[in-house]
Amino acid sequence: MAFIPKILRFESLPSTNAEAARQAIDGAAEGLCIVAREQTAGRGRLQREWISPKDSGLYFSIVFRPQFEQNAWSLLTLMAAVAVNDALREACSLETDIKWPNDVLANDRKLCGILAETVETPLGRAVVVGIGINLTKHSLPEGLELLATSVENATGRRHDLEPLLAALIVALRKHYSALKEADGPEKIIREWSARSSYAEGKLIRVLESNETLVGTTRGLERDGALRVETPTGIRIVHAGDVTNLRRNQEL
Ligand code: BT5
Repeated sequence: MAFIPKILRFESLPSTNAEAARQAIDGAAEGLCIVAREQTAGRGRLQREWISPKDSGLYFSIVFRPQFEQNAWSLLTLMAAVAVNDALREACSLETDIKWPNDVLANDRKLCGILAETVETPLGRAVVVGIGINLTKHSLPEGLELLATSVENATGRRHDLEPLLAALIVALRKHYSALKEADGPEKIIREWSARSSYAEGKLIRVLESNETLVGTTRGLERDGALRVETPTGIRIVHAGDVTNLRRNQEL
């Protein structure tokens, strides 16, 4: 059964993820979506920030209450990236790439970031998946013009938020339902790999918390971890920041 979406809209929030977590603790059902016109303290991974100027992007979070084994929960991030890729194609006719694990790219620049966070609630452990999509050229963070882009920059025209939001929710329902099936992890990894140039054969550098490694991508593990072939063998990366080395060499 797919979740039943319920959308709550806000003029301004510090962070839609924080609001979704608060509502999850208050008992919100799976499928609660939080949307804000702006975020004043939008967050990325590792205490980084997500720049979220007013009416310039989609700032969205959704509550999941997954019942499947917890070692598959990291696939929620990949599932969300697949859904964003579908929604941008459907609503904006925009083809995007996915960079492991959580960036959606257009022309090699970051258009969307995804942040999944677990939250302890009286109804059990929940997961909030936050999605930020740069819609207009005003969403681009200062100083990141070479690394970031927006739907407007990538397509050459403005797109409304509502059709993109609707397409995103449809895609999330579809891929979350798939993930819940017995062969869900394999399915999501297949869908992700079909949409990502980073899945196989990409020369990358990975910045892990205490180590940097360079190698060529060799697909994903069943839990979504990235396999990287290095001179000393295959390494399994569970978390880290990935840089495409070919692109950097060309710059
Ligand atoms: C992410 O983190 O990419 C996850 C971003 C998730 C944002 C959504 S918005 C709705 C929901 N509510 C929240 O509070 N968060 C979620 P990370 O991979 O750590 O990337 C963060 C980095 O991306 C920053 O350090 C900047 O370098 C860059 N960045 C910040 N704002 C950006 C933007 N609008 N567009 C592109 N890059 C940005």
